[in-house]
Amino acid sequence: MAGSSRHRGVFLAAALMVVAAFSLVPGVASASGGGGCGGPVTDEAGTRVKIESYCFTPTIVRVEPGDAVTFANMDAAPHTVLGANGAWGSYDVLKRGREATYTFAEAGVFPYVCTYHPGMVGTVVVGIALDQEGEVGPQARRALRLVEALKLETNLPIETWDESGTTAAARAMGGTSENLDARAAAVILQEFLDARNR
Ligand SMILES: [Cu+2]
Repeated sequence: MAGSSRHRGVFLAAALMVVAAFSLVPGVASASGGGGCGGPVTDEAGTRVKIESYCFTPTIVRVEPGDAVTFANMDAAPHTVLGANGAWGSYDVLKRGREATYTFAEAGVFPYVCTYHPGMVGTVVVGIALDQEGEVGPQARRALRLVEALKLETNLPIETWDESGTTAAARAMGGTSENLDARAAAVILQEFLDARNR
């Protein structure tokens, strides 16, 4: 789902991360990927995290609810992927060339570490569209559950689309109130097609 549709870039939570950054100047922290690589913190949408040169890349990976994220160890050194408080992931060693995949069903922010290398940390941000009040509406939750159910039942590609304002747009087109939903559906389809053709 990641990348196929973006709900106007609104995420449930901003990336929240504590990076244990060490500096020669006391009290001055610099953003770093941590571990041995010392690279900058990277922040990308996707479902794959590379473990390379003692870094999780991207440091912050953004997915949508229901996505599975695969962590692949490209280093000769062994690493682990363990969520905060051991809530997910594993203490087990991920050897060179091995992968581990975890599914994130709920929206939220999921920091994790490698238990062997202090400072080697990353975060999975599972985003979801918010309603006009900035809340995750029950409507959105119902829609996402339906999407998951459809995915299980069919092989059809499923796109999710933000329909905010489409009823107002349909009303502005005029016509009777009986077919308002039909016109709103036409507006949604047109928005989707327009976005694809951009
Ligand atoms: Cu490690």
